[in-house]
Formats: sequence, C-alpha cells, structure tokens
Amino acid sequence: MQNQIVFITGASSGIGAACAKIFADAGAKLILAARRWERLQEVANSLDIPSDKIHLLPLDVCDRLAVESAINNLPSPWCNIDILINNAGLSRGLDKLYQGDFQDWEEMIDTNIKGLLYLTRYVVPGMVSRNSGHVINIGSIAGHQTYPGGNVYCGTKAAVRAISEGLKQDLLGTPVRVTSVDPGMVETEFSEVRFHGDTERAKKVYEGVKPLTPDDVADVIFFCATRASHVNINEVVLMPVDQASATLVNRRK
Ligand code: NDP
Ligand code: 8X3
Repeated sequence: MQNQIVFITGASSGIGAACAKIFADAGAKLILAARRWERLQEVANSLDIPSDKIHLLPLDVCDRLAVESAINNLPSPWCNIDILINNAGLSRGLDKLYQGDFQDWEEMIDTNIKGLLYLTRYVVPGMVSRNSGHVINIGSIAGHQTYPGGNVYCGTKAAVRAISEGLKQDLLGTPVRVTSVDPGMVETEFSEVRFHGDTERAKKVYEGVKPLTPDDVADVIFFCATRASHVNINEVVLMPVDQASATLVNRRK
C-alpha cells in the first residue's frame, strides 16, 4: 500500500473518514474529496500523514463538470490513481413512495448513482491505460433487500450493485479490479442526513443495538484492497451481529 494513490469520495465523515485513516496508516497517498471543506480539513488534521501524501479536493460528486475538471486538473504527482473508493452517498427521508419528496429523490439519485458513475467514468480510463487499478463501490444491504420507506434509496443501492457487476464485466481482460462493499447498519451521520438533521430520530435508529462502526467497514474495504493482484473480491455483505436482514434487528431494552 506504500505510496499507492487512494481517492476517497465522501471523506469528510463516517466510512470515508475511517478509510482515510486506515489507508494513511498503511502508507498510502490520499486524495480526499467532499463538499464540506472544514470537515475535510479536520479529517486531514486527525491523520498521521506527511503533508506531501495528502491532497484535499472540495468536490460535489453530483456536478459532472466539476468532477471532470477535478480529475483532469489533478497535480501531476496525483494523477495516477490506484484505488478509487466511491463512498460519497446519502439517504433522504423514509416516506412512502407515493408520498415521496422530489428533491430527496433527485439528491439520492444524483449522488449515489450519477456521482459514482461520473467518478468512475473519469478515473477508470487512466487505470485501464496504466494496466492497474481498483474501484471499490460502497453499496448497502439496501441494494439487496428493500424495506418499507426505503424505496428510492434502496433503488440507488441496487443500481450500485448492478453498476459494479457491469463494470467488472466491461473490465474483463484488464487487470483492473472491482469490488462492492455492502454494509448493514453503521453508526455515522447517515441517519441524521436521512432525517434532515433530526438528531433525536437519528439516534433512535441505533437504540439498543450495537451497530457497525465506520472503522469496521474501513477494515473490510482495506482487506479487499490488499489481496494479491489476481484476486478480485466482487462483493462483501457485512452487518452487525445484532442485525439479520435490512429489517430484522435485535434491540435490547
Ligand atoms: P455520512 O453521512 O457520515 O458520510 C457521507 C459522506 O458522503 C460525507 O463525507 C459527505 O460529505 C459525502 N457526500 C454526500 N453527498 C456528497 C456529494 N454530493 N459530493 C461529495 N460528497 C458527498 O454517512 P456514511 O459514512 O454512513 O455513508 C458513506 C456511504 O456508506 C454512503 O454511500 C452510504 O449510502 C453507505 N452506507 C451507509 C450505511 C450506514 O448505515 N451508515 C450502510 C450501508 C451503506 P459532504 O457532506 O462534506 O459532501
Ligand atoms: C444504509 C443501511 O439499512 O439503513 O445503507 O439502508 S440501511
């Protein structure tokens, strides 16, 4: 992992920030992208990493032209991305589909599907021409099982699953690897974002449960990234011991 260039989207929080830590500790060079600049800087300051091994990018993955420009204008020492972690993503709302909020839908589809596609489209050609690379997409248990109110979010994560499969097929004959890491319940800012900042409602999601931590997920992502170069881990589903499916959770009183 020494000096491998790892590009992490959504690195200002949760799973993305935990990935920054585990890859930094292993000697990787990091490109960290997200919209909230101060939060990105806080993550960067928390890492034990020399300043020439980290590059911060304020980036909204939904903005295709901004993604294109960010990738095309990377300083030359940062151009040859070895690992792309498509982690930026969010859920918005838990409404019934027929009562859903259009803006919530647009935001989830634009971020979770289109943002992931833009990054992939601009980064992977370099991997193919250099004969080396790994794309790690963060999917979800929600891409395997739909739950009430999950409708559009689950749809975006099912799309991530299909896109990962499709990319793997399209890269056959190249050494570029594709992995989808699909967690169940992880305690991050995810539920706060889903409930538009309602922290009390967000806290209830994890009540009486021992959820996964962002570090648990980063650990699995790191494992996938560090197998022998002929080994492709296609998909990993992980969840807490307290969870058996998207809807079946053991809560202690
Ligand atoms: P967090 O809310 O803690 O982190 C989400 C990250 O995505 C933030 O860094 C946020 O940064 C970034 N992000 C959101 N929108 C954009 C955008 N338009 N452009 C760039 N960055 C963006 O949640 P998690 O860490 O839990 O989420 C990470 C991924 O894991 C998501 O794809 C999520 O769907 C998935 N996941 C989460 C699970 C969970 O239970 N927590 C379970 C399964 C999957 P900023 O706001 O600064 O842009
Ligand atoms: C996040 C996990 O079950 O809330 O993707 O959709 S879940």
